[in-house]
Amino acid sequence: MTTENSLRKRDSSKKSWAEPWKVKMVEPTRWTTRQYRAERIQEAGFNTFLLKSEDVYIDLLTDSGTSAMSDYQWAGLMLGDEAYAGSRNFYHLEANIQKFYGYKYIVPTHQGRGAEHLVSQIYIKKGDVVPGNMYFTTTRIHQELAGGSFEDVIVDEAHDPQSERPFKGDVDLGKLEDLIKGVGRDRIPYVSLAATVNMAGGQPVSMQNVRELRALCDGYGVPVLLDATRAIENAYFIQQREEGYRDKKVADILLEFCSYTHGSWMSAKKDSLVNIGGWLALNDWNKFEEARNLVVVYEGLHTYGGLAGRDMEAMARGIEESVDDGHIRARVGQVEYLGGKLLDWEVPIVLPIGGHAVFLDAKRFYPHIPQDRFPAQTLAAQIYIEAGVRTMERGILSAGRDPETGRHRYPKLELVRVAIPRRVYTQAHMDVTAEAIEEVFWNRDRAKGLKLVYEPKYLRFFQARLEPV
Ligand code: PLI
Repeated sequence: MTTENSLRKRDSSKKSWAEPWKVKMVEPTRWTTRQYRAERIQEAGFNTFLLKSEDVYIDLLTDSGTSAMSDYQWAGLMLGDEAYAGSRNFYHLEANIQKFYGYKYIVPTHQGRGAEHLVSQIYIKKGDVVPGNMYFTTTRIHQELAGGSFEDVIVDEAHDPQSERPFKGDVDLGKLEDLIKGVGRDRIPYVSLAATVNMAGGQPVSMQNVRELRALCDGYGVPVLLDATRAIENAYFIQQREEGYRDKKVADILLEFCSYTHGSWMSAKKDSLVNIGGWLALNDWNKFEEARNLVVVYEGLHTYGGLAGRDMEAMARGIEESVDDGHIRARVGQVEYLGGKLLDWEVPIVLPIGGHAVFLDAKRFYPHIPQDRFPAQTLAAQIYIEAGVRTMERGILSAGRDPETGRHRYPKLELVRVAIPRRVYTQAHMDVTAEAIEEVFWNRDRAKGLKLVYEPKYLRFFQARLEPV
């Protein structure tokens, strides 16, 4: 080999990787003009939830129910057993939840919030306080509607977008114990633990933390209930970041993680690669009996829970695919690719890069826009106008109002979530997205903020309307 050749040899540490699948079917998307998009966002009250999907070029609003199913899942749809009672697809789903998540008793629900409703009604009584590692919108509203209030016991670093703590989803055990002692064990129905904390930027919980959490809660007789919506992404981060897990399979890490909890609710629309579905899983027979009874009131019989048999089959199969190490590495790898580009261009994002999304830090993006002028909502609207890329506000609008005082809650994090559906978009879509965000960043001084003109009572961010100030 000549010296010249050896100089040209590629740096093998920078090896490319590719997703472990190829595309079999495509769905066309539509590019529109800037003028067109400016009109659409105005019509939508500057709320990306109110845009029509056909007016969106790259849809990064959410990773929920937006993933692409595999041929194995689509084939499963044809095997749907649509019996009202005892569908074989339910038993397949039940067996896979037991096998991969390790829980005993399963109730299917139409999606995550159906399970959140059941679990809140079963466990919470009026005046209860539910501690958790940062609120999630639908989780908290169900806790409140059941008569409880949510108390944040996540580590402080979770509220700091620039902290690079590897497990920013961890529960602060000191805060939790103070709370239990302060309000009394009898008013704590369970600890609401979320894996890869969505509102913190897709940040994981360490195995050590969940193990210690369980030990602490056992001392008080408080159950630990897991929001397993993105627990597989959490397991992947444990494999990558926590000592002693590097050589373990994600599937084994998931099982160990869940083993420290007493039960779980799930929006299968995320990790499990389906467009609809969810479940509640409990190890306590008596609580399960209550859930199985309540599900028939709100969702459907306990062997379908608001789902078609075919949907349960797709979910059962999606679970099998979701724990594959190659899949999850590519899934999180794509998020890291987008985040890495933005970091290179000095766009302010939440660190470390999350599992399901890159989160833009709107407070640093638009330091001149006060929080009650909705900087993150403004940013999401600007990104749509720039390139037809749809994202979601995760800041003051999502946080809503305090039910007691009626005032805005002012979360420390004022973010725009750029969520990546699983197995849907290519690297080129990530490039276009990054370039659009960079362009908005360079024009940041022009943005002025928004004001609310319509505000619904519950989960206002979904349907609120705003206009420029
Ligand atoms: O959208 P559902 O009802 O299937 O699930 C509610 C839900 C529960 N927990 C967590 C952590 C979620 O992220 C979640 C839903 N998330 C949505 C819709 C999202 O865009 O992140």
